[in-house]
Amino acid sequence: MTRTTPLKRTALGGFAVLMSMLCGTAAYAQASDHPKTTPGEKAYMGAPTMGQGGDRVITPGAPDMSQAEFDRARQIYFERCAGCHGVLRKGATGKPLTPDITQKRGTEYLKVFINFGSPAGMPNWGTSGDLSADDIDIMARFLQHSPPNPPEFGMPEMRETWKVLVPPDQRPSRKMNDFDIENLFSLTLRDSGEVAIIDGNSKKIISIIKTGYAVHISRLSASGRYLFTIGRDGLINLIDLWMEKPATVAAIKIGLEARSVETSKYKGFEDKYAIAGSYWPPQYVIMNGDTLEPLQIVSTRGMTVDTQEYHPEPRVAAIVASHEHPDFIVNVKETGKILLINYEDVENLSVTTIPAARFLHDGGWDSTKRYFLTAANMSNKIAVVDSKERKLAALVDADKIPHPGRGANLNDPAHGPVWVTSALGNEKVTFIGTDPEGHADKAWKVVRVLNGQGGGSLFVKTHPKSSNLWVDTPLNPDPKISQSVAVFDINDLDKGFKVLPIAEWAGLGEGPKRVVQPEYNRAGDEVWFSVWSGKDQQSAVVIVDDRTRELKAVIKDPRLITPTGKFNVYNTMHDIY
Ligand code: DHE
Repeated sequence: MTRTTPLKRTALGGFAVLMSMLCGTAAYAQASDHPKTTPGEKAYMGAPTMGQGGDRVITPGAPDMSQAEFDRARQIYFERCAGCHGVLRKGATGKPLTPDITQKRGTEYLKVFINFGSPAGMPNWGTSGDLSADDIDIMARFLQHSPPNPPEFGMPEMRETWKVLVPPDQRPSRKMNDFDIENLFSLTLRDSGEVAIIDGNSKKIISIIKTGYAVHISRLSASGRYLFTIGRDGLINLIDLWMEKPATVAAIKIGLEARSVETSKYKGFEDKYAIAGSYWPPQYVIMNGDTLEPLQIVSTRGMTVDTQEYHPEPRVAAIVASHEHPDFIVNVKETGKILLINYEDVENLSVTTIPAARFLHDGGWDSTKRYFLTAANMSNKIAVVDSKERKLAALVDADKIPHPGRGANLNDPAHGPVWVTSALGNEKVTFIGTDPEGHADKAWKVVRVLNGQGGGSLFVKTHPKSSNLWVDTPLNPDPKISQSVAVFDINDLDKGFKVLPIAEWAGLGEGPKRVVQPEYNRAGDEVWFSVWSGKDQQSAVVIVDDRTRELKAVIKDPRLITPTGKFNVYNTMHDIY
């Protein structure tokens, strides 16, 4: 947390009154300490987004700006602010910032607000040193103008970017390499805009493939042959793992900013379709599974689940493919609705809309793959969708900002089958009962809460063959915590956790060395961790023997730039987590 000097604290005295008006909170004594915003949350929410352009709008009543100032402000807004306030500034996890509101506040007020942040969650961009006084002045004026409207991205734009590099009939008709495909890993090299395909057996890098910027996730086709990656910039790569050296065979840009991609898994539709969701424009697109040809684009703009107000920018968050019906299950963040999109007849899509809660983010299956559990992270809830009955099974309360990734499934010795999530906002590791048949009294209830190392956790992981539950904490402000991982013994959960110094084991030089996203190998006897350092620093992947919890291998290579998510082919294909 940033501490302010006595001078700044004095300036805040008057500011506190204004803050309480805007934030609806009287308790603003320690404004600069942001008691409700952990550094972990700030690091996560402040992750840069891509600049989306859009024409300048000069708005009556707003202060003057030069074109250069406007361009700078637009860039800063997309990098720092759009993630929370939305591209159109209608508000998401952050407050709305439209000119009718901001002009009433005025430049000086906004400057103080941006500088010091707010207890409701606005980071202190000035006092933290992230933005200069000049930048803050520019931003305060920019926010009083109408937001530039980024361009839409429909069929003509998508088709223009669509490339089939190797048509399906020119691809191999059988596997042309000797790799054990099921034990390959696709590792995101975030800042170099690449993925590394790593052989899980030899731990050797097979191929580095150019992709979109900061690939968010990799997913596998139902057969396991095709690997799909999606960049933040909306670029999808379709990679054929049957080629002598896996390579991109088709690519398409589906929007200006995106996070999710998935493929059809229902019997009879294996490898047939793919779907991707975008943050901007707010929409999803269904594509051919082996060429990425865009077939149907559907907007997600609409009414919010609770107040039933129109939202112009409901972003698409996690997507999973149903095993019960030919459905894609799509989280729409700002409206708080979960869509079940039936792809049996792509020309005439039928959509079941399930009301859940705002703001839907990530999630995964229970062990039977019938129930999809997903975080509505600003409502502090986990929504449970029954994919068979196509309805909401429950909304479960979870403490401050649950962040499961896809979660972890295990058999709790006292409570039976459970699904586990950790949290960004606190150290709690929450277990939710998932067995309405065998443990009806525990189903969709929080049955156990463990204390992990601290807040700033993003991902948990286990494997059906393992008795370990791993909990990362990459966004915790304490380097000791962010550079290590906690592991619980599933057979003795009350014993507490053991800490493994993963970053230290990597033997790297200077750098943040955040330990992020545990992932198992095919056999379930190794667990892989990314040690994520700066772009110009050395990073690594550390592999731990799951049984002994001892170091097994370290993959270091100058090409491993900023490794983050990694996806084992077999486990991703079969939703094993
Ligand atoms: Fe993620 C999953 C969105 C920041 C690494 N992240 C997801 C998913 C969504 C999402 C919607 C689920 C996709 C799915 O399953 O279909 N992530 C966002 C954001 O909006 C956010 C908060 C801010 C942003 O600007 O992107 C964000 N995410 C991050 C990071 O800072 C991380 C650590 C590094 C990065 O690449 O930016 C990060 N997110 C990941 C990873 C997954 C993920 C590794 C998949 C985990 C898994 O095991 O499934």
